[in-house]
Amino acid sequence: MGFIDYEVDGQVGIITINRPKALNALNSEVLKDLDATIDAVDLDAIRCLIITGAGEKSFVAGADIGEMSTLTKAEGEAFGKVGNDVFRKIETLPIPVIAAINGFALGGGCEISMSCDIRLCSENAVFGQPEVGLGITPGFGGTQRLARIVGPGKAKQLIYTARNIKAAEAYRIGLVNEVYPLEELMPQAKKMAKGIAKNAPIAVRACKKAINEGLEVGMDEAIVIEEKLFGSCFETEDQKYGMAFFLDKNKEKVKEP
Ligand code: CO8
Repeated sequence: MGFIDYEVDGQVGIITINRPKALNALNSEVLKDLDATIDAVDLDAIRCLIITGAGEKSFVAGADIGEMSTLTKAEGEAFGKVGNDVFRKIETLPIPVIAAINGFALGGGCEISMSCDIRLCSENAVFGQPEVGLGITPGFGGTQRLARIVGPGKAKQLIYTARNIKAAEAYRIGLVNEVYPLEELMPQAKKMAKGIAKNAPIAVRACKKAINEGLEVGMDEAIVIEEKLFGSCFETEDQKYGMAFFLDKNKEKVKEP
């Protein structure tokens, strides 16, 4: 679909942002295509999604600076909302989303990766929020998600200095979960996605919901969110099968759902 490629590998969907001439920078067209691609993911069949960038140099080099350069205040807000709506859709998608970061993840590129559940990157990856160097703030959720992921102190340092960091530092501060040689990035992302897809899908979705929604409220309320989701698992075949399988000495007898 336009600037986005979508392929399915078993129960894993792979979205590739494909605008290599501009290092996969996000303009309005890319964001529109990305939104439509996410809407088209078959959530009955796909259990985990991977988002990556085309080529070997860049994941996403940010929002499109050319497109942003002439925006008015109202247009800037509207452009920010388009990105925020798509990224929030990724963040609240019922299934887990893995960012496979294959190079530059700057500005909007770092921001889209932070809307994913898990960030894996290649050794050549570079992260940063360079916006204040361009006279703007991060506009696709960077001030909020970076502070939540690495803590406000590190987030403020990175955002105020606009300094880019390499994969090893991103790993050290907890911005990425794992770092791989570039050629191993996609195989490892697929391996992790397939591993997630093997687990009970309703339980995996419930975990994502519990973590995301729990982080937005106080602990008393958060723990109730978990209790309710935990309780709802006891109405699933996966729970009945999973526990019966563990308990049964003759595993052949237990029928898989
Ligand atoms: N926007 C538009 N075009 C871009 C972008 C971008 N973000 N990044 C790279 N390109 C283009 C270049 O203009 C160049 O095009 P051309 O070949 O036509 O000249 C092509 O991609 C290749 O780039 P370079 O020649 O610059 O490649 P280098 O290897 O020399 O450098 C860098 C790679 C370091 C990634 C460099 O391209 C760069 O610094 N890019 C800009 C990175 C950046 O500042 N990103 C943040 C943008 S701001 C942002 O994302 C805010 C998000 C919130 C928006 C909210 C809106 C309201």
